[in-house]
Amino acid sequence: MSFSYDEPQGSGGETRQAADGDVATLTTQQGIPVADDQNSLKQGKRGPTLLEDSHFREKIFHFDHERIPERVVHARGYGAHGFFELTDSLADVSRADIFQRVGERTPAFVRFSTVAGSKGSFDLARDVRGFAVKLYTQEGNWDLVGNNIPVFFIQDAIKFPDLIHSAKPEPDRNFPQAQTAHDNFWDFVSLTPESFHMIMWTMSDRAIPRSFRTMEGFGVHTFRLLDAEGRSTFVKFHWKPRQGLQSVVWNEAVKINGADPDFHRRDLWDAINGGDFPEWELGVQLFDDDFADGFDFDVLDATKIIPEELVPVRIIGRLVLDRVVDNFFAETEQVAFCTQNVPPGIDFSNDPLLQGRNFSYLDTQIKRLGGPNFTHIPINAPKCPMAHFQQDGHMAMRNPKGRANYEPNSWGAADGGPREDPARGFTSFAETADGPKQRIRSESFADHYSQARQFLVSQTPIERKHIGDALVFELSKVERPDIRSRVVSHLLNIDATLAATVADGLGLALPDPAVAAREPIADLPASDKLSIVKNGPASFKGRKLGILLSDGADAAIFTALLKAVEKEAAVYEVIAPKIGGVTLSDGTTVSAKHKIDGGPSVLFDAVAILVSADGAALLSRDAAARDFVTDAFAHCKYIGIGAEAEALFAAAGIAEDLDEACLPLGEAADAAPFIEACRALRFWPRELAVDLDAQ
Ligand code: HDD
Repeated sequence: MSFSYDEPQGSGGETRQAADGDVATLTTQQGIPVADDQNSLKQGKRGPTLLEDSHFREKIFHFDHERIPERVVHARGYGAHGFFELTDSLADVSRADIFQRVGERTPAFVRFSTVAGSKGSFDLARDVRGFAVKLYTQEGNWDLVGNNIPVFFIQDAIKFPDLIHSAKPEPDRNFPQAQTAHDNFWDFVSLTPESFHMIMWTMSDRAIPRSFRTMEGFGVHTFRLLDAEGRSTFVKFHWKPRQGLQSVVWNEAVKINGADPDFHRRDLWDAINGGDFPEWELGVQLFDDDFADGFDFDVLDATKIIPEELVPVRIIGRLVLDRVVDNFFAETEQVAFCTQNVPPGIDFSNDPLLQGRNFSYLDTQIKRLGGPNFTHIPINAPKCPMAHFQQDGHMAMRNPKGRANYEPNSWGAADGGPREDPARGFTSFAETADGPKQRIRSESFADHYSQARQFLVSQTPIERKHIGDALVFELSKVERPDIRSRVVSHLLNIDATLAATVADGLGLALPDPAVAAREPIADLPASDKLSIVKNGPASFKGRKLGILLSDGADAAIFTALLKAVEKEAAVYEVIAPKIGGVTLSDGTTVSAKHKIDGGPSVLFDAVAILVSADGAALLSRDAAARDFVTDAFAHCKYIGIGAEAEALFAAAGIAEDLDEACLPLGEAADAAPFIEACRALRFWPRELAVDLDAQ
């Protein structure tokens, strides 16, 4: 056994490891060598364990203290290291050091998450995904704590506890886990009309992404950029995945959660370890007061977007994730993001959601990580020089030397410690704020439906159908008919067809439309950027083909398929009746990654069935094999079908239904065209044929 004692994890520091053959001695935390780690100290062979056994006590006590409170939201997450590289200088509008020098790289750590589920919940919940980025700039850490959806449910942070309470498991029964499909959530949002734009997004396929790698990220709020003279430009931040956008379908999500609850974290881990580093472009929407004043909506309202058609996104850099963590707890669990962490040159707007967040995050980290010194944990520590007079507290790791621990002081340059730097230091935008002290929501926040409708009309027909399906599904889990009806009353203010579809799907009479706080101000034009399908990838790169093999499968076609997969920079996994693998037609053996019931087709972007006649006959009698093909078909996947595979499709009852996305793999020459066809990811027309709701 080799054992390594690392530098603090997340520091990127050197690893001190016992050399091969030179096995380190097991010690206590105090460094005392341990002679026996198998038996506690007892009085006599069969006597009582002795309190004196300090190794035993230390080991058990440490184990008892292993857990820290999970995050109250975004508990389930997965992180990775990487870097941000500036490709276009923003020096014209911001003095932020990270935006000055094109080509310069800034270390980064990103944590993706689901919101509602607890730490041990499954990855493919229908939920918003967190997209939190920590950038270790030379002027301090910048935490851009965003989501994969550019708007939020509420406009004022004072409603956050209510929103989250309503979404989490209901307090008396403590279920359902990681889902909004229950009465409390829909009760709250239907009484909070500002949430309906976000509801359109969360009911869309954005809430069931294929991978962290295939989703966008958004800073959500309007922030400010400040130049050296203190002049302000408003900004919204966007992360755009080079991998293209991609989601799964709901029936697939439900099954993935059973087949591989770690689907998203495994995907990220595998991609990075396989050298396929995911990448996002950082884009900014820059605008001034004139635009803000003339815009139909309030730029301080986090339930609104600024369509890219109005303010184009300027790409200024790229974020690359190229290193997995050494230790999940040390890095992903202990990383502490705070929206208020912004370096000089970036500043906040008065968005009341952002202002509230700026209080909440520091507070939560102190509770979660046990004290004010969580910035001493390597993953949270800035990578630039730091000097301040904050001291002591639990677990203080970095302590100032010398006599002065206050300022002003007169100890001189050598002993007096750090000093302020008005030129270099953080400054806030000198905004004038005046008016009566009051609890009020600005009327400029009152149009709750126009952008919800804009989102809907920007979707392709299949995406619109999914929104309707999701609403019917969620509301079918709501027990109280009056809550279902209240939701539909809001949908009527967004789109009559959607409202009618949902009411029909629920068997509900159409209610009157909800009374709007303000008449929708405009029937806004569609924005192509809001659709996933319109922003998919150009290739099958980084996608996964599942190849179902049996003994005797055609070796030449298998080899051609692997070549085509490699050429596309995609990946594949073999599924076989036995985990030991199969023997192909030419006698070569291929090992399997999955036995059929452990590798259902929901885990793959496309599938190929390469079996011998005997194999097809055998698999036809196997329910898991039949599910493999019926699910792939139902989920609109591209399917490559070897010459002998037909019997399996017949046994699955879909031989007659096969369509143009079910491509022949009768000979080696078919492999490349099949993989090229897979670039489309899904053959959506099929859904209309297999879904009763669509007929
Ligand atoms: Fe939040 C965590 C994103 C509103 C309070 N939030 C958290 C995380 C993300 C977001 C990605 C996980 C960070 C990580 O990976 O550790 N939150 C958002 C976005 C919001 C938002 C995009 C709206 C635009 N959040 C929001 C409000 C409040 C909070 C209005 C409270 C007033 N959020 C928290 C928190 C969490 C958190 C309680 C829980 C764990 C943590 O902070 O570190 O402070």
